[in-house]
Amino acid sequence: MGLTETETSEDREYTFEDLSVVMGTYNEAEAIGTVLADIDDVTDGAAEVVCVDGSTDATPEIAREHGARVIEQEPQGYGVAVREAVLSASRPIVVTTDCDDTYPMDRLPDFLAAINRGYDVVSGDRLYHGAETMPALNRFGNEAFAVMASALMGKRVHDTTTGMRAYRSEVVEKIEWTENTGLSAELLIRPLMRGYDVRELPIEYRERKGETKLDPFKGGAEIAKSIIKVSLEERFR
Ligand SMILES: Nc1nc2c(ncn2[C@@H]2O[C@H](COP(=O)(O)OP(=O)(O)OP(=O)(O)O)[C@@H](O)[C@H]2O)c(=O)[nH]1
Ligand SMILES: [Mg+2]
Repeated sequence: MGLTETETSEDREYTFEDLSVVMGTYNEAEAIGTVLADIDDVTDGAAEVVCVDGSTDATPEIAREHGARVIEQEPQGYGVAVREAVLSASRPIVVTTDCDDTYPMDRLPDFLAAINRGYDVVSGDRLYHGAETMPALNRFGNEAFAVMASALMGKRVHDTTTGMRAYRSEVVEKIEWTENTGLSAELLIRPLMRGYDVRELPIEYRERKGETKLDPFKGGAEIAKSIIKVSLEERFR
């Protein structure tokens, strides 16, 4: 018997062997070594790591030294890289992160535990603890995006633009992803509105190492547009 659209295979206990940690990497030589060493430590080297890389610095060499699979791609924005990364993962549980040392890799066991409790998507909520390390403009924008997305979906969410989430691979494979800068919001909104089991997990958020790749005004406008477009598409689909 086949699975209906939002039914997923929840009948087994996943371990770090079942985990792919994936990320877009764009000139992150200052941070990538720490991020990949943290993943290695917490998973005992068992997780697959996939980097979709557009760098001109030493990022891809450092990634390969740490045993990551590196897929080279011209830099075309966050979402183009992260979509390629999630679709290239070969394990049944996919975790996205940024490669700038902002996200707590030591919380990977908690993300996996939530998946093992039956959730299809586990979304890191950076705003729960106040996100003091986030630039004030970004924090205000992220709070506003969450309020806007919640109103459009009719379901309260607290952090729509987080880079750290875990997904059952069938969720990312079954849905068609269309957004670029707004991909992170899309990766939360479409599964939620299709009835997948989604939960937010409060996480710590650190100050970024290296330079941002995001223009807060241009990027913010793109994210707002994606939230409206994707919510309306899902509502009327
Ligand atoms: N391959 C690739 N990776 C990208 C591209 N743009 C951004 N990234 C990566 O995507 C992740 C998110 O970009 P960030 O610059 O951290 O954006 P942000 O998290 O919104 O902003 P800050 O962390 O506050 O600077 C990082 O790991 C970047 O290296 C791109 O065009 N190509
Ligand atoms: Mg970042």
